Amino acid sequence: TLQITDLSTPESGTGAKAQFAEDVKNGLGQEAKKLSSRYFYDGEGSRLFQKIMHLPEYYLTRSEHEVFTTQQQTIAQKLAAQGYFHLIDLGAGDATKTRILLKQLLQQNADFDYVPVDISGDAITELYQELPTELPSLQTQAVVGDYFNALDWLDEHKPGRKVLLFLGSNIGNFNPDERQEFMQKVRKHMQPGDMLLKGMDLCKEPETILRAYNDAAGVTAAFNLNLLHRINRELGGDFIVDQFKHFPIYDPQHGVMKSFLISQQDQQVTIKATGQTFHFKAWEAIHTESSYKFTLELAETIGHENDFKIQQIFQDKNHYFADVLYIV
Ligand code: AVI
Repeated sequence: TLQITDLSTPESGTGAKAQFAEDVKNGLGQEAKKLSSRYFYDGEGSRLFQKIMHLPEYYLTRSEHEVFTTQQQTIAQKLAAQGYFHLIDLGAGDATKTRILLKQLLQQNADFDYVPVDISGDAITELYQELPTELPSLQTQAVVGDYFNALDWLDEHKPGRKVLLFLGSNIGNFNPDERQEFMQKVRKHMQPGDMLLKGMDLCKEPETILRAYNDAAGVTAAFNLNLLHRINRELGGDFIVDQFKHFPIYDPQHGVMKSFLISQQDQQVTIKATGQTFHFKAWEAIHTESSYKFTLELAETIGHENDFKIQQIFQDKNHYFADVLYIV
């Protein structure tokens, strides 16, 4: 059976747009300009991110896929060992990696239901169309909405053991403060016996990392620049997008990949929804994304600081990527 719970409210459309305008206004008003990577994912941005995941340079998806295909039996056994659970997939998207695990869990006759959570109603609708034919015996309770609204809803309506999935190095897009806040909020929803399986991209040869965010086909550049197109479309901006360029750098001391959009000339941009005109000096940068990379020690520290223990770490053979199983 499959059910969908929609926790997005009718006003969340207009509220979301006002929030976007507010964030753009604040970010571009700073001395060091910035825009949040949260806004990458409109329809076009999500389509470009799907393309990124298939690029030869973007090793993250392939490495995590390898972890799931080679170690699915062990992973599934660990998750199911303590009996009935909700498998809660935070940011499920198209659930490509999760499907491997779902098949394995069904094969092992694990006692669970699947709870994909995504802010995008479209992603959930697609899953809704595919899962019943692909995995007819799967019990699914999908939730459209914010991660923590979904967890509140589950606590109230469907108590029971939780196994949380946070795959694909999404954790890497939080800065250390946001990451800490996320871990604390997740921890508050967890009881002894609950688990968190978290995808983390690992520190490695800097060139390999840099290439993953600067692909030869220019898809990542288009993904980054789409943020300006989105501001034009949704907030009435007049960015001449060609006058900006994608510029990624890797900082090996802090283990962070940073992406910027660089203004190639002195220019003004007016954004109607913010009621403001912003000035860009020639070669001025807007910081648009950070993708943090981790060491296994850091994975342990992050767990420890937030009252989690590591039960097991699953890695691909190159040790490019880790799926870390935390227990409380
Ligand atoms: C979604 N997130 C984990 C991706 C990353 O690697 O930080 C987004 C991305 N940005 C550029 N390429 C992919």
